[in-house]
Amino acid sequence: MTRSGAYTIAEVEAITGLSAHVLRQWERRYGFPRPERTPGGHRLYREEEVEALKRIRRLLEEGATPQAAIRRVLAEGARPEALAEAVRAALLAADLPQAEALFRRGVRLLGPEGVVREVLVPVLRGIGEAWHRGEVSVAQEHLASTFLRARLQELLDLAGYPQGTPILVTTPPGERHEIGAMMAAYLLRRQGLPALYLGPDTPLPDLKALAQALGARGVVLSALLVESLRALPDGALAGVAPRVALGGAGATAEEAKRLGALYVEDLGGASPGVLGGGSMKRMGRKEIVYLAGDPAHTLYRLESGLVRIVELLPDGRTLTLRHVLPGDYFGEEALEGKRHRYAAEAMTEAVVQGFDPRRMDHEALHQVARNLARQMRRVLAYETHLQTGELRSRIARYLLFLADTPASFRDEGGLYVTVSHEEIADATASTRESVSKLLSDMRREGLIATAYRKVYLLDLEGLEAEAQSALEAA
Ligand code: B12
Repeated sequence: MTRSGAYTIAEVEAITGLSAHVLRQWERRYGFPRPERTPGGHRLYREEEVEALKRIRRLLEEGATPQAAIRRVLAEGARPEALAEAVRAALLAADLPQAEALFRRGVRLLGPEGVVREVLVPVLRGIGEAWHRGEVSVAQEHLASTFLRARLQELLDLAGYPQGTPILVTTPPGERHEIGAMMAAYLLRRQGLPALYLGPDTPLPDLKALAQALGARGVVLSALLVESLRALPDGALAGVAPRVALGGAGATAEEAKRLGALYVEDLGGASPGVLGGGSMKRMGRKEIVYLAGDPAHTLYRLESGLVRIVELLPDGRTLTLRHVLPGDYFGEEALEGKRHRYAAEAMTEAVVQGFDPRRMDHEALHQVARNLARQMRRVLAYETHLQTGELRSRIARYLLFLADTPASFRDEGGLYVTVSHEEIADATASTRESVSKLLSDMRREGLIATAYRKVYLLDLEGLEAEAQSALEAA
């Protein structure tokens, strides 16, 4: 054994009984073992590799084929490096079912973020580097990249589609390295932000047009190639979206500044704080954002979930004045620098971003004004009707309203909304007792079904007919 704790090929031959020829052949064919090289090019095997080789030798003696024995031993290793090694070997052997089984095992063992960090990225880097060195063919690299990209896309889809003003994620023109961008999109989604991954290499005029059409709050770019950024003229990224964040190994703070973007050093930092210039808070259901009478220093924007603005009436009842949907601003008393007049409470899990209005620029304030105007239209055109007409119709309208918000879900029982009888009462200006009675009538008629804090909308047409009569009565 050498001083660094590694074994030479002759030592491995002696310990395992496997010939140097077999060891080299396996390395080429299955990507295992994968010894380090001395500056002179001699192979050095790690302790764990020698242990694995001893176990493989035993399996061969029991009648296993080399490929099966290698796979089995590599798959046994629960350590992330062993899993990454096994995925790499499976990909180089074009054994996709095995690579997929190992990847799923990785998700179970390390969780989605762990498997991306500890398996997906190292494998991709390893194979990409081998391709750059000419040790792996273009075809092998393509197969591995396509497989890994598909797994990352799968995780991205599983992270869900949070509602709200989107963040567009892509790479600069000419940049085909896309895993960093996909990871950024994935991490943003995991934080409850509506990141849309566009794929790599998006021309800037198209990116700007899409950002405008969707009212995107920001763009995140991942750059690995230094040249892809150098090729862009000064200020090229300014104005593509209200905020443009640039990161990746090819980007620097100076380059970002030159291009008119915000430099983000690490992936965890591409958060709403950076994109929105404010601070972010995750809230649980029923959590209070602020109470009436609290000093109003902060203006809020709802990133995901549903929030209601409520007034406590002198008789102790609560009245829901308006619902805040993703992308909406609230706590607008902060614009006047006063105290909050009403309370804001999360109706579902929610992500809320706070801003100091004195530090918002002209464009951001303009966006706030537009949004508040839109909310006012919605309240006048719709939400006030929740408080007029027959109570039964008001309840139907409210349930249908919630069905279009993040308070609606689907399970084996069908479409349902999460709302308590009390919240329905607050939104329809009635009492919990009256709501409970009418809900049980509606349940008997097959319009809805109820479970704890869940109302299933069984007969949408029937509910719409009920809701319509509210409008006629109003
Ligand atoms: C895989 C790979 C490829 C694959 C890409 C497959 C794909 N679909 O994405 C293929 C084989 C296609 C490829 C092609 C090329 N490649 Co290449 N490739 C790589 C390799 C091995 C890994 C890159 C990767 O995806 N890593 C995964 C990401 C997630 O890891 P990461 O880059 O370390 O990301 C970290 C940070 O950068 C950061 N980050 C990344 N994105 C973002 C975004 C934000 C917002 C933030 C905050 C942070 C952040 O966080 C990550 C985690 O820490 C690197 C070498 C390496 N070791 O990095 C070379 C490398 C990037 N490639 C390189 C080159 C030169 C090329 C080619 C020009 C080669 C050629 N002659 O054709 C082409 C260019 C293609 C093009 N036009 O873009 C060079 C770039 C040199 C440079 N600095 O300009 C590198 C560094 C290799 C080298 N040492 O020379 N490549």
